[in-house]
Amino acid sequence: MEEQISKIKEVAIEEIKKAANAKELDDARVKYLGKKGELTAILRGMGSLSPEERPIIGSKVNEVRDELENMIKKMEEEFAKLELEKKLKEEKIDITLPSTKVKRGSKHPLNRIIEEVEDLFVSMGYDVVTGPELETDEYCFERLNLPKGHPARDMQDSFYITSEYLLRTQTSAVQARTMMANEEKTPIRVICPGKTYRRDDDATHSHQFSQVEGLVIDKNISLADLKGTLEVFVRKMLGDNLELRFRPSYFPFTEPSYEVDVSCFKCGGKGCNLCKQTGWIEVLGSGMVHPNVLKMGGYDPEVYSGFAFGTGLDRLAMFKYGITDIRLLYQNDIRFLRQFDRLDR
Ligand code: 2NM
Repeated sequence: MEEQISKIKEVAIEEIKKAANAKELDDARVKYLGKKGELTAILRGMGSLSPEERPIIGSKVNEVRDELENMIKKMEEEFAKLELEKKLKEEKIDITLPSTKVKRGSKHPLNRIIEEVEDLFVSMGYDVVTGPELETDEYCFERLNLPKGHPARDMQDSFYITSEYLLRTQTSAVQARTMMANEEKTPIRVICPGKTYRRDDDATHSHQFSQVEGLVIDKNISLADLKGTLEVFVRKMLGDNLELRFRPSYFPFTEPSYEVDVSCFKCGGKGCNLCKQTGWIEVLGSGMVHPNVLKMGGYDPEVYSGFAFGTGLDRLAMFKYGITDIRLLYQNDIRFLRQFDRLDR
């Protein structure tokens, strides 16, 4: 019996040593140590042995089994190690290879400008308000003191949809709405950016363009507030050291009204092609809100006063980025838009 065990051990060791991979090793384990294995069979048959033989054979079988198990375990570890090394070699990543480039869009120049304007005015406590692009005659004209017969109401200049509805010609319609919506008639500080529409189309005019208008209403608002605010606005957008010039002008919704010129940021005021040799560039319209506009908005002009201003965002973008044709801002030509890729100015 002992001899048989030694023989099994010898053959088993040979076979285990020959195993070339994890599979063959496992086959050998099953063959000798498995439920139906040769060594297991001997343990099963121990019932027929004499009581004296039983512990001797039992301990011998256990000894051989432990030895074989240890051997198998060591080889398993060896195979696992080889397997891992092979995998590491095969799946090696070359981190010096160029990566797949993800194509990213870029922010449209107009949106850059709008965000810059919004950030500035929000920092001064203004709300940003938007409204419908399809407007009524009432909000676009009537409530802004543009009487019937005013040239701006002309069919030639505006896109009428019906006799009552038109595409808004200026964002001040939103401000008329803001005044009406404020039922408590508390002070107002808003800017209204957005698309506007007029029947124009050439290198400096587009049938659709972008505006931002501002409105402040409170007690004791004066021309000094208007001047100070617009100085901050213009210098933030176009340059710290620029001079401003307020020129008397006319708008139906403000009285008095001013157009604001800025000293030419290209030539510094000496005169060049951009400022047409005048040294000044017109950048804003503004004024003190007309009493009629306040009244129609529900504010008592004896108690409240306000200032308002408006400017074209397209012109601002053209100045800032040196764009010479306004239509480029609306054609979405990828060759144009790409020039603003991750550009920060
Ligand atoms: C401009 C120029 C001057 C303006 C006026 C108003 C309102 F709502 F108070 F009537 N909003 N915006 C205004 C004034 C706009 O744009 C060139």
